Amino acid sequence: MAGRFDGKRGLVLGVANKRSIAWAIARRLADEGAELAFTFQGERIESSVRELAAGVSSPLVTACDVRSDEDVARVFTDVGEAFGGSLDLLVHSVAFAAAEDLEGRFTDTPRDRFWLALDVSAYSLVATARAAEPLFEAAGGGSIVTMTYLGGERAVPHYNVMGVAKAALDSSVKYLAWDLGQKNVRVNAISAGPVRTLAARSIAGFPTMEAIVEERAPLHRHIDADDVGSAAGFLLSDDARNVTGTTLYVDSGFHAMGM
Ligand code: NAD
Ligand code: 0WE
Repeated sequence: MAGRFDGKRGLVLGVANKRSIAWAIARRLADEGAELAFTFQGERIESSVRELAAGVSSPLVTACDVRSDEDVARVFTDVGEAFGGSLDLLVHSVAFAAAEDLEGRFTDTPRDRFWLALDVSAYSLVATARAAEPLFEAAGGGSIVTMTYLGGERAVPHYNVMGVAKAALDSSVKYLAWDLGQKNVRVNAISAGPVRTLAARSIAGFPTMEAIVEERAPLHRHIDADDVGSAAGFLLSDDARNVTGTTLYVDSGFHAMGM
């Protein structure tokens, strides 16, 4: 069957397990014909990522800690080799803040953990976009999608330093869109409502957040990772060829409300 991503090659960062938003995006791209490479962080999740990747016949699964310039450089060398020197799609679905900084007061965030959150969650988009640039150029263009959250624009209790990191990420999307537009590369973000993933499950008060969405969002329901997969499919496809530097909200309309 003819798919929107037939003949397209993509790299997906941020699969940890089958609940990961990155995995829902990957499945959507693979279902519609894309060939995908994956990175994972840490030996603990290596086997689960390899198993998932095998299910979509991935030619490359490799470790990448986005804090490491060496890891990022190696990954894009390997991707170039696996994909004959070109790349069409980049999915960035990575974030981290120390658990103790996602509770208590933002005011108490120490310097080292502030930079940790910004390094992993925001700078990593800049580093990977730059490393991908020559591969995109060889393909005649490309499309990048990253994951953000409303807590980067408004104060969401306990999101704290992750909110500051998402603000930096959101701004980076716009500056990257300007720079890479010259190379026919588009850069967009998806702002998702709360989804029960590994990163979200450990957060105290997640059920409360879901209850608030049900009560206040125009659609009065939660979103799931497949909803994000659909939105990413649009942004990464040629249907969105003139869409760049923007944020698509997949949050049942929650962001539109003032009360
Ligand atoms: P997840 O735990 O499945 O994914 C987070 C990923 O980040 C994991 O694969 C983890 O290995 C990776 N990661 C963390 N530190 C890393 C590092 N140093 N190097 C490389 N990778 C690293 O959780 P998720 O909810 O799917 O999160 C994916 C993205 O979606 C994140 O950017 C998150 O902020 C965003 N997001 C999540 C929600 C939600 O409610 N789950 C809502 C909006 C946005
Ligand atoms: O971006 C996120 C979560 C990202 C995240 C999650 C964790 C948990 C485990 C980053 N770092 C860590 N570090 C850990 O040790 N979301 C949008 C989901 C989320 O997290 C919240 C939220 C929402 C929504 C934290 C507090 C309040 C709301």
